[in-house]
Amino acid sequence: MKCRKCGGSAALELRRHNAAFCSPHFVEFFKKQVAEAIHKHRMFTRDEPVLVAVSGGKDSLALWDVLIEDGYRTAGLYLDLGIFDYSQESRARCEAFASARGQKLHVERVAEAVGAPIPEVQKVTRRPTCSACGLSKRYLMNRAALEHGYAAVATGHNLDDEAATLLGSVLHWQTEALPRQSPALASTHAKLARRVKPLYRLSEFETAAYAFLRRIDYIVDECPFAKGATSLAHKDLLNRLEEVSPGAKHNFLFGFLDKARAAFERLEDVQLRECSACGQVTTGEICAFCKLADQVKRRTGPSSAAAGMVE
Ligand code: Q46
Ligand code: ZN
Ligand code: ZN
Repeated sequence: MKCRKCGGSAALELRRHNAAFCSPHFVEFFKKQVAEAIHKHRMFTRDEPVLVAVSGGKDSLALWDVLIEDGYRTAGLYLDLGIFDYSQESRARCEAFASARGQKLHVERVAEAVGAPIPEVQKVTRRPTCSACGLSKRYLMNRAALEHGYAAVATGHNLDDEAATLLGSVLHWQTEALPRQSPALASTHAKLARRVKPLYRLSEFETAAYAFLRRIDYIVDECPFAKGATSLAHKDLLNRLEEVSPGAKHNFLFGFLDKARAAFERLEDVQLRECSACGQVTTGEICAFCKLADQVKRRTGPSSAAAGMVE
């Protein structure tokens, strides 16, 4: 196999692109895909500070690395979910990454904001762990961006993540979720930061290869709550499809974005207002995060026994 660019011996084959690259040209290809995503969806400019949500995994650290290399103004945000050793190890990776590159890393403890670490939240609310976690992460990312003055929050979602989410939404025809599935969600309120996914054109295999070639020290273990998640089953299914039909994942996601997404955009505008408890944006009187935090605090606080822990 020969590198498409220089004809030298190739280190990686990308079947869906019908191409192979040597290591330096693969890194160049990777950076180009990120640059194209940023440009095409006007994710941010070089003057706008970007908050990169990092988990310590390969995708988010690869993303931060590319943006730093490309001269963007970035800082990291690590949300400490309080998930046993996994959180401690992933935080250490993020801190080491940031300090080796002289970058600012904001750290927020979810337990402080919600009232308990994520595993505890599930126990006291009986809400699925990933649903409480996802809600908390989205809320805290936006809050951190507003508090520290970042125009956009960038996450490390890759092509596999996005295709699996799309499959999940389509299998249940979640028509509310479909218009929100986008590489870039514009700010629709002064208190909402832009949300962008500059890796959406790159597969999980490609981000792993980039992280390896760039010698990024990332946490290989997944969050313990990811095991058995339906999103993993969807990824598996798509991988099997990809094996027999290279490009299937890409065509599924890009076909949706180019041809179908607009059809699901809601006609009526959702009325956004500010949560009467915290001031962040919501559609109701109190935002979902404040409701969750209130539930947790009532059930874990000193008076919870007296209240009989009744909902
Ligand atoms: S949602 Fe669920 Fe993730 Fe939160 S509890 Fe872990 S697996 S970290 S992407
Ligand atoms: Zn080459
Ligand atoms: Zn609120």
